[in-house]
Amino acid sequence: MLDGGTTLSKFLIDTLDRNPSPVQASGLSALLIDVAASIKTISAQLTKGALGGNYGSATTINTHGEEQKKLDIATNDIFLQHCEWDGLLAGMVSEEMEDVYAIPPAYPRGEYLLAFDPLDGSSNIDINGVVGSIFSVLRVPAGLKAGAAAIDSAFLRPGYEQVAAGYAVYGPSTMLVISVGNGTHGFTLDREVGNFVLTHSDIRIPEDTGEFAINASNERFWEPPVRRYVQECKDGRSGCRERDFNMRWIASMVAEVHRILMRGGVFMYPRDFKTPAMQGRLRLLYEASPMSFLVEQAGGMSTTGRERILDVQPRALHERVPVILGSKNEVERIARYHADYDRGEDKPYTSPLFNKRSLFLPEAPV
Ligand code: AFP
Repeated sequence: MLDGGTTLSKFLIDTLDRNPSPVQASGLSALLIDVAASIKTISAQLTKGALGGNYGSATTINTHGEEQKKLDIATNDIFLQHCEWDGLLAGMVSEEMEDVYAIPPAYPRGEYLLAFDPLDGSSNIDINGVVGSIFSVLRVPAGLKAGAAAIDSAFLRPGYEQVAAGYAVYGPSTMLVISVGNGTHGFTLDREVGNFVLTHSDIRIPEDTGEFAINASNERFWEPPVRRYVQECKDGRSGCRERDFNMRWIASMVAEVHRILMRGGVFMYPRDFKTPAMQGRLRLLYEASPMSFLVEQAGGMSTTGRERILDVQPRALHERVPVILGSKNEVERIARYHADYDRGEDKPYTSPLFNKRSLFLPEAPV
């Protein structure tokens, strides 16, 4: 053990370089150290807050038609600059760029692909709330010639093929949580020394929970199985679950997933009918897929409601999916409610206002 604990570099060398797995090419640990360098730089920028000169909206919109913050653009550039030069990547995809980012000709191309969301939950920036970065690493597909530039199809692969995934959460402390397929591990940034130090080894998500997270303002657009689940939670001790539940919503997937990894819970951004053309709100390649990898590696479960997220075959770089993830027993229950509903065995949800105990019905005979 090094003085000051196990650093990220030591962990990666021990885990990857001394025990290479057959699915991994050399250089994965070096790539992850470059990603960690991006995260340290972003953390330093964010800590400056309004004094950093990067607050507020840019005058641009991103590929999803959403207004970009200046920090969305700045953090995207930080990832590109730290990761483009090392000769380990064949291309990058980001929430902030419409197309695959080609590695500049000045640098060699390598055997990995990086997809990332540089600043998740950026609407929290203006209120000094928690934000994060999310990333996913794939190996280039067998068909891509060594040294060739990656094209869209190289990235369109199911999440179970990821060789590494992780996120950074920029809260009171900055943490990096990663998995290279042997559990999920958390590192805390020691700001004075500049190292990520292993503080949360082999994180396990409790199988049961009394906490759920969903944007309840969308309730009228949810599908019946989600309404059923949330209503049962809200009914608490007096309902069929016979226990009280608590609700949280931070509007940053990173912050929600981090809470779930630390103490359990369920996070849902389910399919809804708010924008019928959209399958869900969250992006598969750089939000849902890496988070599902981390959650499964920590013993949790992640589904669209109807399919394991890591099995979803992406069809487009910025595809969206419904996401329900967290404590296994609760996520299994929600998936079961979807299956019941799809089989027609579950009655569509009706408001309790129109049930037996309705305010609008005459008193039921005793
Ligand atoms: P941004 O990165 O554009 O701020 O979006 C964050 C996010 O994709 C995800 O992290 C949150 O869970 C979700 O959106 C919050 O969405 P609501 O606006 O519905 O709260």
